[in-house]
Amino acid sequence: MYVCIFAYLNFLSPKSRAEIIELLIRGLERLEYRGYDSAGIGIDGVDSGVALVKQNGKVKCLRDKVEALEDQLDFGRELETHVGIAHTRWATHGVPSEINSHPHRSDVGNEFVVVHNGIITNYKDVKQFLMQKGHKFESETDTEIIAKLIKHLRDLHPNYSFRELVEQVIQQLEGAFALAFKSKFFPGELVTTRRGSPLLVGIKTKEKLSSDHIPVTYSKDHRAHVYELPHGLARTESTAEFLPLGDDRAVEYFFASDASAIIEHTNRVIYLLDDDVASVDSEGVLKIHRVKRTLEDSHAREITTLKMEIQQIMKGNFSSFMQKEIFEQPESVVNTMRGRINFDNETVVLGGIKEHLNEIRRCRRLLLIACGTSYHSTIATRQLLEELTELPVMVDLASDFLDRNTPIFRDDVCFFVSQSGETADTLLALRYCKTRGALIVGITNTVGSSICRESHCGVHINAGPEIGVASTKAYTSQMISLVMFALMMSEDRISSQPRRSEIIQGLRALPDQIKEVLNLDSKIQEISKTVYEKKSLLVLGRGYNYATCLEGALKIKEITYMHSEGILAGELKHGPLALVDEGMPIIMICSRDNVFVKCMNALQQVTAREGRPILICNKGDEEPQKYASSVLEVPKTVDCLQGLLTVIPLQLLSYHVAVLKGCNVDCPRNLAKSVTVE
Ligand code: UD2
Ligand code: MG
Repeated sequence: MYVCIFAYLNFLSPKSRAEIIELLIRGLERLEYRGYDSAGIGIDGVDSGVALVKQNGKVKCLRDKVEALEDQLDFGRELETHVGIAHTRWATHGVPSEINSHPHRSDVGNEFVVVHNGIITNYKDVKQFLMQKGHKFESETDTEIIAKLIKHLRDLHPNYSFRELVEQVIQQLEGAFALAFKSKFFPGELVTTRRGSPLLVGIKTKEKLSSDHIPVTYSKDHRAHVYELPHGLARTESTAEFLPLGDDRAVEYFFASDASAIIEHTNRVIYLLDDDVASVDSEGVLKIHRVKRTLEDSHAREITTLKMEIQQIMKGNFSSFMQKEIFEQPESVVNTMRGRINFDNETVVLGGIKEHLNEIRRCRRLLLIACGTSYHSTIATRQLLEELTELPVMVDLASDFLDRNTPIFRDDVCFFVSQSGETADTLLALRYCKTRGALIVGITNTVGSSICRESHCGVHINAGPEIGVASTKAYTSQMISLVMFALMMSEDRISSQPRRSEIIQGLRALPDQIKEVLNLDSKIQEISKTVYEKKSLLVLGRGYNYATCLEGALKIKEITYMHSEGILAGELKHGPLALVDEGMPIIMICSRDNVFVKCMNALQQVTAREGRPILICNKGDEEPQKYASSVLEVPKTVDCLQGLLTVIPLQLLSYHVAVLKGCNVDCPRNLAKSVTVE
C-alpha cells in the first residue's frame, strides 16, 4: 500500500553500472517522502544473472551497502542496454527486514525478480498452491507469490514472451498492484503493469518523438497493427505509415509510482491505466498491450508534458503534507478498518489482539499511556472503553506517568499509543510497565517500530505514512483502533449488541461524512481570516468532544504559534470564564448528545459576556446557532464517534491560520515528527 517502485531502462545509451545504480537510488530518494522502512534494487550481475541488493532502513543505508559492493559489482563496467528495478517499502505484511524487502525473486537463481506497490488480497491461496507445487518461500510478504508464480508459468510455457507471462500472472491476482519485472531469461526487457496502484512511464530520447500517443494493442484483436515508439519504426495510427525520426535509436525509460522520481530526467510521461501492460522489448520499443478491450478504452495513451515542480508532485494539489493528510482521512479511516470490521454481520476482529482477548478481559484495569495527539486519542475513547469493557480505564501522559512512579500490577493491561512507535517517553513508560509484569499492548502506525517490537501484542493503525509534523490522520485512525478494540471486548455481551451495532454502522458511514466535513474547507478558510491576527483562541466543549477541544488547541498551538487552550465547558465557571469578553475568539463544540443541554448553558454564559463564538454543531441544529458569530455544521453520528468529525474543522482551521501567518505548516519551529528523546 505504502510503497514505491522505480525502474530504469537504458537502450543503446551506454551507462556504467555505477551510474545506473546511482540513477536507481536517486529515484528511490525522490520517493522517500512517501515513507518507507526498507529498500532494494535489482540489476544485472557480473555474470549473466540478476543481482539483488536489499537493506533495512533508510535509502541511505541501501546506498552504503551498495557502495561497499563496488569491487564485487564491477562499478566501472559500461552497459549499453540495461534494466534495473528498485523499491522502497513501508511494511504492511511482515516486519521490515532484508528478506521482506523487494525486489522479490522466483528462486535462488533470481530467474525472475519483481517490485510491487499495493496489496495482493488472495496471496494466501496462491501461496498455498505454489507451495504444493514445490516452491520454497523465504519472506512473509504477499509480493513473493508474484515472483514464484511467473516462474511457475514459465516452466509450463517456455515459449511465452515476457509480456505474455506477466499477463498470465496478473489474471491470477486479486487486490491492488503496480509491478515491474526483470528476468535473466529476457535481458534488456522490462515488463510493468498496474491495477489500482499508480504507475507512470517517463520517456527520454535525443530525437523528437514521432507522435504524442502510444496506441494500445489487444490480444483479441487480430486486425490491430503493432504501433511502436519511439524511433524509426514508429507509425501513426491514422496513416499507419512509418515515420523515420532520425538515426539515433537511443532511449531511456523511467517507470515510477509517481512523477517525483521522473521529472529530473524527462517531462514526457504516460500515465498507465488499470490492466495496461507496458513492456519494453529487446529492440528498445515501448508497447502498451491489454488482454481485453474495454468499451470505454481510448485505444491510445497520450504522452503528456509535465510542467510541475518536484515539490508540487509530491504533495499533489496540496500545499503541504499536513493539508494532504487532512484530506486523506476518508481513505485512511477505511484502511484502518479494512479486513477488521465486517459491516454486514457486524463483527470486529483485530488480528493482533484476538489471542490476548481473554487475558485482557480478566484484567484489573486498562491503562492508556501516550503523549500529545496520541494522548488525546485516548481521552477521546476513554468513555466508550469504560462503557463497553466495564473496566476502570486510566489515561495518562507518559511523562507524568513516569514522574509519579505509578503503581502497576501484573493484572494490569497497559496500552501505549504512538504514531511513530518511537516516542521516547511512551517507550520508557512501556518498559516500566513491562518489568512490573503487566500485559503490554501497542497502538502504532509503524510496523517494526520499537513500541511494536517491545509490546506483547497490538494494533497497527494502518493510516499510511504521516509526514506533516502535526498529526492529523493518525489521530482519527488511533481513535478508530481504540473503538474497534472496545467493540471486540464487548462482542459476547448480549446487552451491548444494539450499541455495538449502532457504532459499527456509524463507522460504515464515516468516510462519506468525513468528505462532507472536508467540504467546509473554504468556509473555514474565511473564518480563519477573522482569527489569525488574534493573540489567543479558546476551544470549548465537553463529553465526547472534550478531546476534540484539546486536540484542536494543540493543532493551533503547534503550527500557528498562537496561544490556544482546550477548555472543558464544565470548568468554565471555575476560572476560565474570566478570560471571556467580546474580544476573545472562542470556538465552541456543541453536538446533540447527552451533554448538549450543559453545552448550551456554557454557550449562554459565554454570550452573556459578549463572547460571539464560532460554533461547531450538528447539521441542521438551529438552536445553538442563534448565539454564534459563524457556524460549521458537521453531520451527526453516534455520540462516541462524533469527535472524529468535529476534530476535522479544527485541523483545517489551524492549517489555514498557519498559512495566513506564513508559518511552515509541515515543520513547525522547535518540533520534531517523532520525539525520540526524553
Ligand atoms: C496482519 C498483517 C497484515 C495482514 C493481516 C491479515 C502485519 C504487520 N500485518 O494484520 O498485513 O496480513 O494480518 O489478517 O504483518 N503488534 C504489536 N505491537 C504493536 C502493533 C502490532 O506487537 O504495537 C503485533 C500484533 O500483535 C500482531 C502483529 O504485530 O501480532 C501485526 O499487527 P497488525 O495490527 O498489523 O495485525 P493484523 O492482523 O491486522
Ligand atoms: Mg510486539
